Amino acid sequence: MSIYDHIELHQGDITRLEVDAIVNAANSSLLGGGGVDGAIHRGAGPQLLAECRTLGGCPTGEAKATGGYDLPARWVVHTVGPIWKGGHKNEAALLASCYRNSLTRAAELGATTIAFPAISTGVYRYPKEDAANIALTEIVAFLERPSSIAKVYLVCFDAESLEVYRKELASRTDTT
Ligand code: AR6
Repeated sequence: MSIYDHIELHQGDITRLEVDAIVNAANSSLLGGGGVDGAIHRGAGPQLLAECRTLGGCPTGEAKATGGYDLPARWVVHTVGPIWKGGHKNEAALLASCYRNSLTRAAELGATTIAFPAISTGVYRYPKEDAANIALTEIVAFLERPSSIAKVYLVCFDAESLEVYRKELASRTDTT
């Protein structure tokens, strides 16, 4: 059994997944937006925004959990990815901390399954390959320690993003 058996790629809409927690690639207001954030708020219904209003926003790199309301997921973990500014504004460390903190929040709730979108790779323009590398490094490091998390889904809307993850996973599993 490899640590990679706990990681699964999935193409589709993250809001449809029946998992304990889905992660939202939010902005620091936590009051909604476009992309996956908009889809999650539409799927969860207005009660999600009402709970988000009580949270007082979220700094980049951190994560805060809410209920999932009308979503199949029980919880939404909202994290704020860095806006890509060329790579010298601490973007890599901030993106890594998004994955780490989201997993930590989900594990605190006792989640066993969690699904991530490709944080920061849409509107925030983080290069997909680098983002996939960071995502996998942090997820593997987290899974290597004991926690409630048994399965991590990496969810991509488009085939191109899925292929990026597939290559990144293959480059790792070929050598283990
Ligand atoms: N399911 C899975 N993945 C999705 C979905 C979905 N329903 N919708 C989009 N994606 P983005 P960011 C993918 O732009 O770059 C928002 O306005 C998308 O193809 O949603 O972190 C927030 O409020 C891409 O690969 O998030 C912020 O202001 C990935 O999700 C800002 O965008 C992330 O794209 C955050 O930008």
